[in-house]
Amino acid sequence: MAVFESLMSKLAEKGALHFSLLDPDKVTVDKFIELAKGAEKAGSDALMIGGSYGVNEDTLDNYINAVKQEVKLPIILFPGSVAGLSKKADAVLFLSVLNSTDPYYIIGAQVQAAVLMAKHYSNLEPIPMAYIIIGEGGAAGFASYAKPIPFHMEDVIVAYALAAYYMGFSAIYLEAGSGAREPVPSSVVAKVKRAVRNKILMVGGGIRSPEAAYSIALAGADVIITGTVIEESPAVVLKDIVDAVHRGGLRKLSNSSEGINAKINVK
Ligand code: 1GP
Repeated sequence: MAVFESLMSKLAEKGALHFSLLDPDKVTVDKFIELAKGAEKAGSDALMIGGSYGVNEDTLDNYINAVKQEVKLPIILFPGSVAGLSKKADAVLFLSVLNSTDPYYIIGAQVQAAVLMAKHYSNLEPIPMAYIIIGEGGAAGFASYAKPIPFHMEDVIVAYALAAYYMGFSAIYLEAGSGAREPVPSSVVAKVKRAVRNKILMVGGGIRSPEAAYSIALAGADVIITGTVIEESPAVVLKDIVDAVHRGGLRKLSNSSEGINAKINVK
């Protein structure tokens, strides 16, 4: 089964998924394997491999080959540039930075990558994703010349998400920036999800606690991404965060089925 399709069926079951983001440029291959194994053990649903700087195909191939010997999770590339592709991965978030101020990050890099994909990476499943950088924005915002939308400008964030919806992206990623002091507020997640119900809403940046992960999942995020916490905290913290995402997802599913039942009873 294709990666996106199998994640969708997992999502229907769990209500929310957790993806672990690892950056090969920050750790040795041994550490990378250790972190990936920890993520799998904690119950994370996929590995995302990214990095704004310093990643090339050789590094990716080496790290992914090594990790595939030890870990069964799907491997999804989260490229910071055209150099972030690898034939060894299962899928790639084929992303456009919708609120970049530089057209290169909206469509230029994608045109280059599309030709490479068609010629050399036909095994790599593309997942069309709108990347919307908000709040602090972090390295991703800086590297892609984005104009991060402040959290309080909720209507502007929703407007970008709606644009992504009408343009037909499969997924929309609200990015607060790796290591952000504050994660995306639940109120923003809820407003965006109401506007783009049938799209996959991914949320990441600054999520460090089970409480934050739970409320973001409950507010409507379909996928919650954590990176920094995996590199910096003991595995037990990650397990608590993953459990909180899945608890939030199940609670959301039960809330929506109670809603449906209530409607049926009214009829
Ligand atoms: C960054 O959203 C991700 O692209 C993860 O952020 O490193 O803060 O978890 P953190």
